Amino acid sequence: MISQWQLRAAFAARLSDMYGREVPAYTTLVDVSREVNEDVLRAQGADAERLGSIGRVTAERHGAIRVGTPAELAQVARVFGALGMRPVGFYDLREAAASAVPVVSTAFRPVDREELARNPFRVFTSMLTPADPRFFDADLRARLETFLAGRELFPPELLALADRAEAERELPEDDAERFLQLAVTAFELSTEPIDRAWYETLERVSAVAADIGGVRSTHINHLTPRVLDIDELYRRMTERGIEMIDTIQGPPRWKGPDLLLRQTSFRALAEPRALRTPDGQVTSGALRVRFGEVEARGIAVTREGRALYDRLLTLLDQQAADRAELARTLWTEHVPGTERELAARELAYFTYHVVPDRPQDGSRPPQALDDLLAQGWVRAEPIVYEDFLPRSAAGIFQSNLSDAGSRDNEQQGAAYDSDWLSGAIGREVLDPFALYERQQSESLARVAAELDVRLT
Ligand code: OOG
Ligand code: NI
Repeated sequence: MISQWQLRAAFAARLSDMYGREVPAYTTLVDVSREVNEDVLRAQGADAERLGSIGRVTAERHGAIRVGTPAELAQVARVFGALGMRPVGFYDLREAAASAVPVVSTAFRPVDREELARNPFRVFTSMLTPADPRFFDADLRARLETFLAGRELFPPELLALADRAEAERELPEDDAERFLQLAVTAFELSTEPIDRAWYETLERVSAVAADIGGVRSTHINHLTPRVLDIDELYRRMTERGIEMIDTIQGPPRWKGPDLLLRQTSFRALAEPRALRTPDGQVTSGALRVRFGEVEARGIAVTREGRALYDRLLTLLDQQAADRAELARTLWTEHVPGTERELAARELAYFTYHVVPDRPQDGSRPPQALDDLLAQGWVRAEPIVYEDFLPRSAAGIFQSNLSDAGSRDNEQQGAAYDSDWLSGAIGREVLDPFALYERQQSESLARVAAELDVRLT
C-alpha cells in the first residue's frame, strides 16, 4: 500500500522531473538552489535548519496551476485531496493595483505538522473570473464559458482513483502507479494546436486569461524550489546571465528573524507551441507563459504580525526612495529583532516544547510561559510560513505579462470570497491563521500537561 504522503512525495518528485524536461532553466534554478543551501548549511550549521530540516527544504517545492471554472477547481481539489492536500487561504489577484489579473486563488497543501514535515508540497491554484465585468464583456464571457464547459482537464479514471485515495488514505501499488502517471500527464504542456485568433482575443484582456481559457488543457505554470539565502541565489543567477525580475518580493533582507516569504523569478521563456491560424493551417509559434521562481520561507506571523507587515508595505508605497534601503529602515524601526520579542508581542507563531535535559534539582516549574522560557524549562521553535502573499503573487504573475492587460475600472467587480470558493468546490477553504494558531496552542497544551502547570 502507498500512503497519501508517499503519493504526495512521489507526485512532487515526478512533476519536478517532468518540468525539468519541459523547462531546462528550471533545472538550473534547482541546481543553484541546492548549491546555495549546501553553502548556508556549511556556514551556519544547525541554525540553517531552524525552519525545516535540510531534507525537507531540499525536496520542498510549490507548483502553480491555473484553471477556468469552479467545476474544474472542484476536480483539482479531488486530485490534490488524494495527496492529503487541502485548500488553504483565499487570494484575490484582481485587486492588485499595478498588475490586476482576472483570477482568484487558493493554495492546496498539507495542514498537519507531521504531514508538512514529511513532504510540504503545495500548489498555488488560480481560477479565472469570467463573471468579472471589469475584464470580460457579456459577449466574451459567454464565449469563454462555452469554451471552458466543453473541455476536460482530468480523465474520469484519474478522478475515480483520486476519490479512492482520498477516502482510503492510501492506494495499492498498481493503482498508485496509474494515479501518478495520469496525474502528472494532466499537468504536462499539451501539443494540441492552439486556436490563434481565440488565444489573441483573450490575450487582449490578459495574458493569464489566454493561458487559461485559450487552450483545451491545463499545465504546470512554474515549480518553485526553496532556498535558504535568496539574495545569494539572486546574485548567482544574475552572474550566470539569467535575467531576474527587478526585486525580491516580500519582506526585506534585514538583521532580524526571517518572516513570511521572500520570492523572486525570471521572466517567462519562449516555448514552441503549435498554433492553428484562421485558415486552418497549423504553424509552429512560440508563447511566453512559463517561468522560473524561487523562494525563501520565514516564520509564520499572527494576524497582528500580518497587519504590521501590510502597514509597512503601505508606508513603503508612499515613498519614492530606494525601496530596499527604506524597507530595511522601516523594519528595523517597527519589527522586533528577535524571536523572543516576536513571541512576546504575539506577532509570530511558535511551538513550545519541554526541554528534556533541563537541570533536575527537584524545583517546581514556574506557571508563566515567560519564566519557563527564561529559566530553560521550555524552548520555542518558530513555525514556518506555509502560505503565500497576495502582493507577491501578483508580482510573480507579472513574470509572464508583457503589458498590463485591460481592466475597466468603471465597472463593479464580481464578488468572490473565501466562502464563495468553499461553496464552489464543496470543501471548506481553511484559514491559514487558524491552522498556525492551532499548532501553537496544541503545543502549549502539551507543555502544560507535561509540566503540570497552568500557563498564565
Ligand atoms: C501564480 C503566481 C503566484 C506565488 O508563488 O506567489 C505564485 C501563477 O503565476 O499562476 O505562484
Ligand atoms: Ni509561485
